[in-house]
Amino acid sequence: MTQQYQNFIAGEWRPARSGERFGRENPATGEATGRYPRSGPDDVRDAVCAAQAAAPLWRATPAPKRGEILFRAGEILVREKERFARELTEEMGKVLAEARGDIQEAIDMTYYMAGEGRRQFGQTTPSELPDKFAMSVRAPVGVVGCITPWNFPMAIPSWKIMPALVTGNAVVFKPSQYAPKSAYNLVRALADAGLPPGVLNMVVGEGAQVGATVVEHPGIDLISFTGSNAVGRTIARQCADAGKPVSLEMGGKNAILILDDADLALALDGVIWSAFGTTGQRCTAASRVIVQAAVYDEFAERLVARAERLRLGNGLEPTTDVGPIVNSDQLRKVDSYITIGRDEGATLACGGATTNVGELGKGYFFQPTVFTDATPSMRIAQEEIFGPVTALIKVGSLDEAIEVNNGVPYGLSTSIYTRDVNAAFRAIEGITTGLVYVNAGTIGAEIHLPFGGTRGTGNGHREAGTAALDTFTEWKTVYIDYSGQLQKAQMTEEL
Ligand code: UN1
Repeated sequence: MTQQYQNFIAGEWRPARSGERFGRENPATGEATGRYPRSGPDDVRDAVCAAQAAAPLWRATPAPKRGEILFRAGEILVREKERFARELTEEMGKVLAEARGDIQEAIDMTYYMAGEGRRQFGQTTPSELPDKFAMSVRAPVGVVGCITPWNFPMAIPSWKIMPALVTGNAVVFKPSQYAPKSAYNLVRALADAGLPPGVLNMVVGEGAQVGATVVEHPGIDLISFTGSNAVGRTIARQCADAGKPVSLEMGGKNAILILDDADLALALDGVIWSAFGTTGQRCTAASRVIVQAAVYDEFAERLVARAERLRLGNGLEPTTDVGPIVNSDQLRKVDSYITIGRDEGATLACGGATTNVGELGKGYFFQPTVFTDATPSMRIAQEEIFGPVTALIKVGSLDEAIEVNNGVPYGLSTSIYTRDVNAAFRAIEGITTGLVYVNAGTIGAEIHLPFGGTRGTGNGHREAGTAALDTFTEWKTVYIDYSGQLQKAQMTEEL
């Protein structure tokens, strides 16, 4: 029998109030992976009530104690890593080695934020007045709504939930309906680690039902969202109307720049990994390769040869390089870009089709695809595809490469391959994305540095690192006057 999962509200595992459920299937095999509550607005309201009730006590809990609970959750994730990784592969398709990486990223974030229990540094600074003390401290925002995608179903929730918790917020968490088991595993680890009831609540369901209520509910003080640009912009508008702060991560159209002097074998490894790792379903995926003219033909030929050799399959098989696409809607979307690219005049150099050979017929598989002769303004070179498709663009110079790189509506990640240190530094200076890699691909950000991007990728916030603390706290500035008399700032000469 398919296992049934519940919401987590006020420390209890509960079905949706409506009693309705939905099933999720393995995108590689079509086998059932679990049944989940199809929650509605009432369930969100219950979760917000529970979070509001728990928030004062959690806020009053010393931050190092909050950190200790996170640390214990990290220990559970370490212990269960292998099982959680397999379940993650089964529910969303990425290959097992990458699923382990997803869990590891959550472990890293959990330990890192556990340490923040004893940091969360503010500032102490001299006052302009005598006998007066000045400092700033971080305060929690209140109840935080976290809305997360399916592509990093344990890592991304951890980027939001761990910093929110350690800084003293209560959380209402709405995971993607395409990967709720990983969300369950993460929440369960925190519950088993001793998180008090109501501090973290999870409501599973669809965006239109659950996500919209999380965004609109007046009891939620802040929204942190990762997902598509279209949904993110709608959320931003709703939050603006409600006067609610919102932190958005909304994808990318990332490029790898390859200069004439690059180590081509290294660049090739970087492109294969960044374009086709996670089946291209990363917001950091390289869906453009901007190549200087002298090495363009050779690089294109070598890339196509490598892409054609990649083995599609079930992510649990050790022989699989590229797993399935997460669901049929995404598969159709990826497929639609093949026609778009051809109609625009790009050359389909390899891939470009779904594949149904043998066992692959049971899942949502799409061939690793390379377009050559793409130009910067084509839709395949401008729009996020979120699948195993990359487009090669020929350029004459470093300056042109930087201009093409920056000329898209997103600004998440860029990589440059060159052996010329001057060119590398000029690129770092000129590139306007939030992440820049030199001689490494566009994917693989580490959790203790800021993560996020410019333009349509975000709205000025960063996740991870100490930047995450800025999202989930308010600064409180404190002045203590011990002079025993009225002192007037900016008017000391009148003292
Ligand atoms: C995402 O695709 O939304 O840098 C996140 C990376 C990973 C995170 C990706 N550490 O590719």
